[in-house]
Amino acid sequence: MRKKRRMLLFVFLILMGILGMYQSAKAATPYEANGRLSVSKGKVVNAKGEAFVIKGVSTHGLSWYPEYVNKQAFQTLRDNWGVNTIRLAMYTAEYGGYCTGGSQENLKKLIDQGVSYATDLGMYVIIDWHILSDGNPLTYQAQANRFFQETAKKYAGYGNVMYEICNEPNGSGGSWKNIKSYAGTVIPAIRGVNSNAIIIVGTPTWSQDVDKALADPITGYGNIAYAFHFYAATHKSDMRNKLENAVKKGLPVVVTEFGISEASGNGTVDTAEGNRWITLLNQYGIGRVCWNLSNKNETCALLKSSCKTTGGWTASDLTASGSWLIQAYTGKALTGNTPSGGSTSGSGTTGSTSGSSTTGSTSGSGSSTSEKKVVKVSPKKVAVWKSGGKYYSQYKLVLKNKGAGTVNNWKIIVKLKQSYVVSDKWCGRMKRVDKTLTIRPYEWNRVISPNGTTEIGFIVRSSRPQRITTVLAKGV
Ligand code: IDC
Repeated sequence: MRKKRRMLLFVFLILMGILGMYQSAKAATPYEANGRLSVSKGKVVNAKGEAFVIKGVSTHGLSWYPEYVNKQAFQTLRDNWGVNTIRLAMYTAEYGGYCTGGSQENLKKLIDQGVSYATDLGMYVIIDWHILSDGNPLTYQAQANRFFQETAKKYAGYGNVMYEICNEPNGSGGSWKNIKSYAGTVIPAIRGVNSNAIIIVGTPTWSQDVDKALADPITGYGNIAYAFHFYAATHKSDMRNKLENAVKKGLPVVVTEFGISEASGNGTVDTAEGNRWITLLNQYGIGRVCWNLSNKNETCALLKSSCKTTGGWTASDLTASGSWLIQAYTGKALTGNTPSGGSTSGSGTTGSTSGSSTTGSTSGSGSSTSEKKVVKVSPKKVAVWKSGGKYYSQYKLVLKNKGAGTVNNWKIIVKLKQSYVVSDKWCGRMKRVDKTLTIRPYEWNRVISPNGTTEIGFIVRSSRPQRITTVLAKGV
């Protein structure tokens, strides 16, 4: 009898051991470990009220670098870069901005994708209304109210989503008075549908003047923090003093943007100043989000322009900013060729297209995924300008699903009259061979529901005035 009991105890202990091993092998995600964040006594804290340090990476403008909104990218940041937060930067007024002709539908889809990948991975996400050339946040106040109300309602049940309502107010219109007046409608728009998400408010002079917020903070709402931005090759000890003073006096601050480049986003990088900044941030447990995840040819980009992959990066893919950041976030360099992240590439699919085509549209019917679908593409030349003796022609293509079934993948072929190079592009992966441009979707705009549309744009540079000679679209 006793022997049997001892045997049972033995088996029980072994099972417990196995369970323990399993649990320790599977580390908790940032959200599993910390839950909903809030602001308490000037600090960002986790669900248990303990200090929590946001370590984030910001996308570049969503209209311009949508390909980095993919799950593998975010997982790589989480697992190899020590990142717990993704900032989704949506420009409002620049070219392709939310309020200046960018496809609001596509931008919202990208935000949906970004939030869902971050949520699946247990990461935090900041939705950033990226004002910049529109220095005065009141310029697009009505649009911001609508956007934030809709978005905060959609994600009301998400404990990991935060809202940054005005990236960088600047110029005379970006005064603290105007920011407060703007926040006076946007905050209630969010709070009306979402009672406790953290809201981060930008500060004057490109989110540097936290002293203004300290002198006259926003009252009447909880879970409010203020933005502070720095670029280490430009901003040095004066700016650190300003930040330290505000934080010491109890102002909740999140550094929602920083880099070690110059403030232009380019020029030299200053790792020594960068380290001084990180020391200060660590001293006060201030959250920080680095600008930016892209391979743009600028020194603040974290990936080299030669890097064509959109996740699972290795050491050789990183710029000086990228390798410095990993060191700053994890305490060690990324070594060797150890790509990480799931197996989804996220940068589009390779599904085949089939069927013959006619200019402007192809038609077909049926619902199986390998059959042709009725899609129609309408090309439009939206602008032409001359610079440095070259012609720049900007085109917008609207692809519409005219059939009853869902389009699961598509391809557009555009032929142009004159030789050209593609100088800019958005919302599509593009490949040029001679005068033919083949456009394929990203993961987020691959599927088009019946009657739905997706917009794609590009700019070509040529020596002579340009025109489209043929457009073909295929959907499956
Ligand atoms: C920069 C981008 C650059 C882009 C430019 C204008 O890095 O590729 O052409 O914006 O759209 C900020 C801004 C942020 C800037 C960044 C670097 O919030 O949008 O990005 N910066 O200049 N504030 C200070 C620096």
